[in-house]
Amino acid sequence: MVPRDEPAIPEAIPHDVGDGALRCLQDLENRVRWLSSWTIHHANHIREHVDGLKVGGHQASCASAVTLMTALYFHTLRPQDRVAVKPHASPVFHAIQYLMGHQSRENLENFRAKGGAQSYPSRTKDADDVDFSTGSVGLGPAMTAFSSIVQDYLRRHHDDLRREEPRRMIAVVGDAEMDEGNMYEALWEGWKHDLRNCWWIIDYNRQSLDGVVTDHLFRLIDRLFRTTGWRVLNLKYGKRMMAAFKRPGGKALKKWINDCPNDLYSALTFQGGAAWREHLMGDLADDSAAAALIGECTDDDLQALMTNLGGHCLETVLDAFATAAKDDRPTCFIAYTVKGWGLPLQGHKDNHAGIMTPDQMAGYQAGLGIADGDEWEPFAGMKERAEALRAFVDAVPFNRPPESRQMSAAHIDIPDTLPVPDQDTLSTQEAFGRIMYDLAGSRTDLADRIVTT
Ligand SMILES: Cc1ncc(C[n+]2csc(CCOP(=O)(O)OP(=O)(O)O)c2C)c(N)n1
Repeated sequence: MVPRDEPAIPEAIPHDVGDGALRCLQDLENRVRWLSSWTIHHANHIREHVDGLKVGGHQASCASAVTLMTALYFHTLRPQDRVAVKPHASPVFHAIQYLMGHQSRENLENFRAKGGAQSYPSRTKDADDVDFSTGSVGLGPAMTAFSSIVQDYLRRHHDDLRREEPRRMIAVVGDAEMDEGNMYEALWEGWKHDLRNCWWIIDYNRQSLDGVVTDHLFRLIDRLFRTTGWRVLNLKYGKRMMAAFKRPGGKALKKWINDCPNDLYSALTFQGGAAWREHLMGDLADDSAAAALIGECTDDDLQALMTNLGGHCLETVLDAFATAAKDDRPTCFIAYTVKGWGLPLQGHKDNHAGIMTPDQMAGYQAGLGIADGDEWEPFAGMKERAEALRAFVDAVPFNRPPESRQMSAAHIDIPDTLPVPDQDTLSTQEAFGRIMYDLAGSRTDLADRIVTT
């Protein structure tokens, strides 16, 4: 049982990823961001259009989730784990599968077209091993909780399943998904059934479809999850930010960040280093140590420092995953991120459905050193790194062909008819109950697989 009143934040367990592997993960993170952006760009600006209608896609929603999903898929996931990906990060998922060799270039080129990679991960329409179909926000995370409860039920009833390591059911959650009522039904039900092996990783970018998320929502999220027996890990600051906080003036900078409203944070992120400087220098003018700390940064340094949130610091994310992986407690990660991270769209107030212009995309491509025509090459522009990256991806634990992930189940015989209860007059409710009762007593494979709830 989860100790219901346990308040403690567990001791953080540092990740065990060596420098070489960390460098590979950083390169992959960049590549996933590029490929997800390019997939959307290609569908909107390059693919031939017969009707002139907008194709769409969500480059900013993808960028905010790339660090979390890179750490997850290229490091932490085990082959048996299952993931529900927030709907608009579908291109991130497809890019990862493409790098692992389980998604085709043709499907990416046909993103959002008939037969191509889907706008939202789909078990029935996608070809690259989607675990949970998402699209309606709030459904994916709830499904992971209920799947974990079902897993526990099955493990209690089947010795062979008990001998296997349990699957971890994981959701990458958009923060606006917390607005959906079924999320709370899932939390309640999880508490009642002593939920285990479930992670919800909240991509806390604080921007939604058409607005900024209410300030301090994290407090409510934190309390609700703890109340229902979850461990909560807050990933607010990256390592670079943490190092700055330890320096003279760092305390004031930390306080400023903590007090900064979400809409101002997003606006300054969009405007960049010079805007940060103007604002910070205005607010911290009386603190000479803080002013010196800010003064020694170039504009680019300042932008990198102020956007170095926990959800974009691979090491912070890996530490948090290592901490949660030490046991089977359900864990909620509140990962602070930037919507559109690293793209010209970052923090822009209308970035939800915003798409980079061809000029912005060309600048992004040039910065990565990707030659024209090489856009789909998995490791274009990475020169001598390509071989190391290919070897790294091939060795990733989760990178297994779909058929090895037990996607099929044994065939069960189902009778064409069921015995009708022998009585002249009977309510349908009672007749149904008797049919089920007789079936349960039949000791068939079918009876073994029926659960009433
Ligand atoms: C049940 C449901 N209601 C409304 C929508 C419309 N909708 C699309 S995106 C979105 C907000 C997504 O914001 P967030 O979860 O924060 O994800 P982000 O794209 O910011 O990462 C909403 C409400 C939906 N897809 N499903």
